[in-house]
Amino acid sequence: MRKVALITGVTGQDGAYLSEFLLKKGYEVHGLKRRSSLFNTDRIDHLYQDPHVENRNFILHYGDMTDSTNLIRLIQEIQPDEIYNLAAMSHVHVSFEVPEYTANADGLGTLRILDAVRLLGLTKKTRIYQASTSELYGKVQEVPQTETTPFYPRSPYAVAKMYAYWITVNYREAYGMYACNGILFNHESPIRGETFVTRKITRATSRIALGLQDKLYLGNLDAQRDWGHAKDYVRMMWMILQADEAEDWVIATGKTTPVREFVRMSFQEVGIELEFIGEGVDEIAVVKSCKNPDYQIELGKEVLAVDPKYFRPTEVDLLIGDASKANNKLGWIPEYELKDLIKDMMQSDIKLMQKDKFLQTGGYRTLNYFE
Ligand code: NDP
Ligand code: GDR
Repeated sequence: MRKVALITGVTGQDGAYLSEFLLKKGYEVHGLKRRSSLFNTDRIDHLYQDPHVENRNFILHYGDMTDSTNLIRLIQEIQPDEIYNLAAMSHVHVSFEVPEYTANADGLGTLRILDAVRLLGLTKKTRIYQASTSELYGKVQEVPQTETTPFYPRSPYAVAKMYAYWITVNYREAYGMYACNGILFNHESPIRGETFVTRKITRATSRIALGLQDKLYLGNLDAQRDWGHAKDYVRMMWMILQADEAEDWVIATGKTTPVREFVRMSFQEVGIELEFIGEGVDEIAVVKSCKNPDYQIELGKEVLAVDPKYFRPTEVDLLIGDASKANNKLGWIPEYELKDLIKDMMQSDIKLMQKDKFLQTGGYRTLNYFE
């Protein structure tokens, strides 16, 4: 009998990598996708199976985290062995614009999943993974952050995720459910959403190198994040649900890097050295040298400036995680270092932008650059 998994947020970065991972392990994978006016399945199109063919092992269902009846019906139909609750309004800055919706989808959405499993009498069958986040730590209380570091959320997103964290713990303790929080630190990849800072940087760096864009505007360059590769992190999601006991786990690389350094390393990946000048909102970066003959970029050109519109009302300054528990008890070791991650993202974005340049030169529609 193959195991059955339900992934909410299947169309997102982690949903796509986790689907691939579970399919390779022989699972039957069900994914919850939202109805949208345009196709939203780019990241999982390569996994598509014709619905008219029998014995499919990758099946999508329409649904929404704000719709309890939908979630109850689907869980009843699917009878999953494992649920990975990845669906969320996941952008911290945007959560200040849509706080109520964020609380509903990210906070109450988690309750809806847990309660559906309880109401359907699946508490002994179905294991639940909750996508918790290092944003829970917020204002620095302790470094590095571990499973016992106190929370101090700093955004509507983090506050909603804090409710989700505790309701998961509560359902585990109250009803004996196998429900776990993975407290994951930032993880990125070539399919990371375009408005998160890493992808914004690798896309802009590629476009600047190819002469498609003049400058990159960012917010807080001093923020420090513990960045890992999404492929390493979805492997750990699965490991968490295979453990003997349901527990909560920190997943991180243990190294932290400022946003400014991520910019420097991305440009360096394509042979461009930057010099950073000035401070605060006046800080800029200019091209110091270019070793790559493929890119005709003028020395001294200003390629980075700060735009305060990207500052957040309350910021999380420093995240650095200690994943010793996962390392020791589950044997999880990340395979990617930051430089490997940046290489992977830059190689992919350079290819994408070369394609875009070709289309643009031919007079065709090009990619979207909303931030
Ligand atoms: P993405 O933003 O890439 O994906 C989010 C997914 O949730 C998408 O499939 C999105 O659908 C779906 N979604 C959003 N709102 C709803 C809703 N109301 N109903 C149903 N589906 C919805 O996030 P990631 O893949 O990066 O992250 C996965 C999870 O892990 C999220 O919960 C995130 O908060 C959390 N997390 C992420 C970290 C990271 O660094 N990536 C770190 C720690 C936690 P659509 O495609 O239609 O928008
Ligand atoms: P984060 O990721 O808020 O950590 O949440 P993001 O990449 O959005 O920001 C990281 C840091 O970079 C600073 N920053 C900018 N951020 C964005 N998006 N755009 C900019 O122009 C910019 N300039 C500077 C931010 O201020 C911040 O300090 C991500 C999400 O995936 C969450 O869902 C997840 O829970 C956490 O990671 C862990």
